Amino acid sequence: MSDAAPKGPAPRRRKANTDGGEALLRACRDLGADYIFSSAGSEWAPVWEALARQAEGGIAGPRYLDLTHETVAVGMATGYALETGQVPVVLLHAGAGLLQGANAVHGALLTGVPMVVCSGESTGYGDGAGRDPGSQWYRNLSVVGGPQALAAPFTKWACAANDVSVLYGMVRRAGELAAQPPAGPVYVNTPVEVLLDSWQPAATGPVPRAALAAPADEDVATAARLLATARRPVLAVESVGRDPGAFAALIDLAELLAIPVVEPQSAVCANFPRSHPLHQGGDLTALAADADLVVLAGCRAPWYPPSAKPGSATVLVIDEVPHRPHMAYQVLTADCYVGGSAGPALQAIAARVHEDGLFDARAVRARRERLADAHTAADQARQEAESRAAADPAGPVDPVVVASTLRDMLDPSAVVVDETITHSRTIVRHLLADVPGRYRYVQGGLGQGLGVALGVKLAVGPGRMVAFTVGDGSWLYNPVLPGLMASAQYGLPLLAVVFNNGAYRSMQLNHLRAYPEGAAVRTGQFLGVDLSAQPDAAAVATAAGAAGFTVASTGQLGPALDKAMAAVRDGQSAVVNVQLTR
Ligand SMILES: Cc1ncc(C[n+]2csc(CCOP(=O)(O)OP(=O)(O)O)c2C)c(N)n1
Ligand SMILES: [Mg+2]
Repeated sequence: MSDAAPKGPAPRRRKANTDGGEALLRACRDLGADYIFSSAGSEWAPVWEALARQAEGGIAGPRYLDLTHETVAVGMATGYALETGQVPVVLLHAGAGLLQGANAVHGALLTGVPMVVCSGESTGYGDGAGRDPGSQWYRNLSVVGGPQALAAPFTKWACAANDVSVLYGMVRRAGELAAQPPAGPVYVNTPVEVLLDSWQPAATGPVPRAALAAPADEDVATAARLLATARRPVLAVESVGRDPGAFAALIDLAELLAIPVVEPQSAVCANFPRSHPLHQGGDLTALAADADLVVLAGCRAPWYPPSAKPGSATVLVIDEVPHRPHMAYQVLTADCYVGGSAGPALQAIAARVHEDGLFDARAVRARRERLADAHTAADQARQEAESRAAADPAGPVDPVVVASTLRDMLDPSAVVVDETITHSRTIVRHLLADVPGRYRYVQGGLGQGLGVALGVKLAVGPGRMVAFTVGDGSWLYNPVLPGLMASAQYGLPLLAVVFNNGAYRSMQLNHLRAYPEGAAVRTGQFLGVDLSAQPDAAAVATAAGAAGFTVASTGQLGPALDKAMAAVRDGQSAVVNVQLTR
C-alpha cells in the first residue's frame, strides 16, 4: 500500500557544501561580479566557507575584499561600478553595518550606480530548529520590521530572502533590478539561518546583458526638427558623459549644429571636452535666458530655484528616466521628451538632423564662429586668473593654482575624484577635463570620496593614477584610517590632495547669505565653521603608512606634488595637505 500513499515533497537532504552561502556566491558569480566588497559580520561565515571552497577548487569567481569600514566598502563599490558599469555586491553586517553604510548607499542612489547590498538578521533567535545563529542576534541585532525596513528609504528596492530556496533567485534578480534604469542600489536581507540552510541549486546560469532602450522615431523626429530650426539653442549636461559612447555622440550632435554646451553646477562628471570651442562653461542661466531652445540631456536639476526657468525657450528633455524617483521635488519644465539610452538617442537625433537637412548652414556657421570667440575669451580669462594666482611663489596658495597645477602635472589618463565643496567649480574650470572619466564628483553626504576613489583605482588598475581632491572638512568626514589600510592591503595607491582652508567655508557662506548683517558678522563668531583644531593631515597619513606632505606656499606645491606622485607610482598612497588662502 505504501506505493499508493500520497507523495509529499521530497525530503530535503543536506548536500555537502551546498548551503545559502553557496547560493549567494553563485548569484554573485552569475551576475558577473568581479569583487564582493564587504565589511565583516557574523552572518557571513557561510559565504566565507563558499569562498574558501572556491579557492580550494580553483573555481573562477568574485574576489572578496575585506574592508574595515562600511563607508569604504560601499564607496569602493560605487567607484568600481562607475568605472566598469558592473553590478557590484556589497556584504554588510545586520542592521548595524547597514546603518553605518547607509550614507554611502544613499550616495549610490543619487549617483545612479547599480549595486546589490546584503546584510542579515535572525529568523529564529536561537529558538528555531536547525543551526545556531549565535546569541548576539537575540541580544543585540534584531531590528523591528527587519533591516529591509531601514534600507527601503535609500534604495530602489528592499526585500528579505526568507527561505534558502529563493535566496539565489532573489539576489540574482536584485542585481538585474539594480541595473534597470534608473540604476541604483537594491537591498536583500539574507538571514543567518537562510545562509546556513542547505540549498538545492535550481535554474542557475549567467545573467544576460540588459536590453538596450531605443528612443521612439516620432520623438527623434520632433527633437531633430526643434534643433534644426532653433536660432539660439543651448544644451545642458550633468552626467551623460559617464558613458563614453554618449560623450562621443554629444560631440557629433553639438558640432553638427554648432550648439553651445554648458555643464551647470549640477554636472557630476566630464560630459563634453572642456577645451572644445563649443564648451561654454558652467553658467546655464545666462545662455538659457536668451535661448529659443534649451536641451536638457540627462539633467535632473538644471537651474535654481527649480521653477525659475530662465527665459521662454522651448525645453527638450533627452533622458531615459527624466523624473528621478529618488528626488522629492523636480521641475524640468519639459515641452517634449526623447527617451532611450543617451548615446543611441543623441546619435539618432544627429542622424535625423542630417537626413532632414532642415538647418540653415549659414546660420550654423555664424553661430560656430561666435561661440568659438566666446570660448576663446573665456579661456583667456581662465589663463589670466591662473597667472594672477601663481604670481607670488612665496605667497600663500590660491585654490586656482592647485587645480591648474594638478591639470599640468597629472598624466592625461589620470582620473580626478572630487569631494570638495567651495572649490569644486574652480577644479572643474581649471582641470579642463577633455575625455570621459577624467573628472568624477562624489555625490551624497560627505565622507565617501576616499572609498569611491579607491573603487575607481581598483577598476582602472595600476597604469592610471587616481587623484582624490577633497576639502579639509570633507577629509575629516572620511574614514581615513580604514581607507588608507585598504589602499595598502589591496595595492591601490591614491594621490589625495586636501584643499585646506581651515574651515567649513561653505557653512559660513550659507550663514552670511541668510544673515548678512547678523550678530555673527558683528561679533565675528561663526559656529559650524572653524576647523583650526584639525589634526595635521600629513602627519596622520604618515602614521598610517602613507606619504604625507604639507604645502604652505605656492612655490612648495609643484615639488610636493612631484614627490607625492612619485610615491604613488611606487605603490604608496600620498596625502598632500595644501593650506589655502580661501
Ligand atoms: C555627512 C554630512 N554631514 C554634514 C554635511 C553638511 N556640510 C556640507 S558642506 C560641509 C563643510 C565641508 O567643509 P570642507 O570640505 O572643508 O569644504 P569648504 O566648505 O571649506 O569648501 C558640511 C559640514 C554633509 N554634506 N554631509
Ligand atoms: Mg574647508
